[in-house]
Amino acid sequence: MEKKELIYEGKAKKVFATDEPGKVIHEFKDDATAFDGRKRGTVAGKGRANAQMSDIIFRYLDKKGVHTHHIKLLSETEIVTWWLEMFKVEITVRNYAAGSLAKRLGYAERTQMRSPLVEFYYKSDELGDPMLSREHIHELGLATDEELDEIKAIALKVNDILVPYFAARGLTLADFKLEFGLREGRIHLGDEFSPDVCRLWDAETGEIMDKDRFRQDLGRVEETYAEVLRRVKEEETGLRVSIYVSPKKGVLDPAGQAALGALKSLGFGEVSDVQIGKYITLRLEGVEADKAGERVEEMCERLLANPIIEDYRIDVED
Ligand code: AIR
Ligand code: ASP
Repeated sequence: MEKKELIYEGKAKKVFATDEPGKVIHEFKDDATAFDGRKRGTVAGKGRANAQMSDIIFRYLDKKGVHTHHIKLLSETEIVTWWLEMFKVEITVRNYAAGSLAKRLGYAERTQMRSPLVEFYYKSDELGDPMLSREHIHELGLATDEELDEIKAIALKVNDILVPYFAARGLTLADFKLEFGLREGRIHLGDEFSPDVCRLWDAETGEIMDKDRFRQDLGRVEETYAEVLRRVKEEETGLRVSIYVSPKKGVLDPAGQAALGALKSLGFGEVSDVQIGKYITLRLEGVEADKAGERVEEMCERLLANPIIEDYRIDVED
């Protein structure tokens, strides 16, 4: 593949044409900006970390059925993607209040949202990316109502996929921003997914693990991007498996019976049918995803469950 002329230069990426129709190269830069470009700097190794993280996350989303622009990682800092005709709308999903939401609506930082909160913003540097209502988007002709519904549904699906994904890596996904575009009439997820476009907090210590370290001059910016990439990479090898074991229907479950009795005497009269099982997690290395279920089933039959009196359900996160 040949890298051709520069098509577009953004604050953190350059996009180049290629000799292959419909395909472009995104080159991730170390440049960092914040507050609509008023704060500028560079973060050594950020381009490399973001390109590699985006590659891993977009491949994961693709596998989970999200249509993305992603094709492949080309070099440490470059990704090959389909060219999309971008909507001039940015969409954010927030699980916790932070940043502009906390400021605008007076939320205490880290207040949990009742349900994932979706917002739209106008992708316009001159205007400072103002927030848009659906009516604004309609009036400005930025997307049709149907397109907007689909974009919102995909963004919420991405949230459903990535919240547990990051939780498994010791990170809380507080919020993120996505950009979408059209290819052959179909909506695809574009842009990137990296600590530049999301907020991640260490699940144990609460430490900020994203671009807020740069925005707020918290220090250890390079190390943080590298650490997030390390966690995403480390867990990429292998398959995470969850096993739920529960007593078979009709089988006497003494622990469940005891808990039921105790709950009733505590005043929880509405409870019935308590079943106490166990939840097992493990990782498999070097096993193909389509063979994993079979292997884990064997483990359950032979050791992890008692198939005569227990049922089990296996979940393989691939
Ligand atoms: N974001 C929005 N515009 C550019 C970016 N990177 C991301 C932020 C944050 C989320 O969208 O990185 O994860 C919400 O940002 P804010 O500033 O509205 O609180
Ligand atoms: N990158 C954007 C800017 O330069 C927004 C941000 O990430 O803070 O303003």
